[in-house]
Amino acid sequence: AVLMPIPMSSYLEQELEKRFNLLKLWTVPNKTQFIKDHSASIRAIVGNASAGADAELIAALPKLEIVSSFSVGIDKVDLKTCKEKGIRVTNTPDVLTDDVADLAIGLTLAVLRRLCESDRYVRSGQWKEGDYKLTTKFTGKTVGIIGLGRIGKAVAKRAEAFSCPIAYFSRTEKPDLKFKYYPSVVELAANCDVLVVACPLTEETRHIINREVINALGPKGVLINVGRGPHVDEPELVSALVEGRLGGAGLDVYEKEPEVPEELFALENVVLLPHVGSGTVETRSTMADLVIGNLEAHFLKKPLLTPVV
Ligand code: 8YV
Repeated sequence: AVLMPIPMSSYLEQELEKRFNLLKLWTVPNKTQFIKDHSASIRAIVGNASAGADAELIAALPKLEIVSSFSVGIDKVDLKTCKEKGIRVTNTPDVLTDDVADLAIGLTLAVLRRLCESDRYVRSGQWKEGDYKLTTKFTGKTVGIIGLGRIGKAVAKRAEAFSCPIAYFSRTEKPDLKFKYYPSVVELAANCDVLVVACPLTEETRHIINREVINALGPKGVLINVGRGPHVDEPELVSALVEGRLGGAGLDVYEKEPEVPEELFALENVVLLPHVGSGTVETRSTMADLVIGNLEAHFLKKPLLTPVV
């Protein structure tokens, strides 16, 4: 059987049901009892960015062989325990890169050009009362990127088309790239106008955006987060925005989704999205096919398509 802890895509559910005995954990009243009752048959988990496989769930499933995640980020999977127990882990890289990078640029334009605010201005009839205020130019601004992996590179490619100088921080300098490297996030933040978080969430990158980084980005700087909520010290971000120490923010992710700090709701220099970076019809169905492809490869004893562990 394949265990799905939470709903993530009706297409994925349908396709899984055609091939496997799919157990939908969210539909049962007593989850702990249900897992106990089915522990002898569950060989796979399909997780995502919100629900993966922690040590407790893995311990409850002695027959678990594979965790196939409907996400590129696998911070909700206990990789160490999986490695130790020989449990395979797969994710959905590449197929969502374009969408997430598109969204990072969209958020940047939305914050700088005040797209959401000016849409509200038109809808509320305020246009009749006078001209809309001026906004901030994006073309030519320096874009700093944290994490120059697949998504970070795709953001850089798009920002280059807006004539933006690119700078980045990552664990190691990438000498084959012509972008300016900063060995610290604070230095990167001090030297860019728009700072994009595009790295995986790990122990090292948790709260990589802290008070010092936010202050270095400054009252004209804009933070864009298409990574994970815990990359940012959220109370620090909120107080910086409320106090005007940071210019603006475009956020797709939050520390305790779906909770979003209500102080942000009143701020016009902030654009808030409900974790939709990969959320297009096209990409979500390709991600679902990849999740299934990995499960099928595993059970047919073929090489996994996108293995992490
Ligand atoms: C999804 C994501 O939002 O790929 C990731 O890491 O965060 C997303 O693509 C999510 O897993 C879809 O349910």
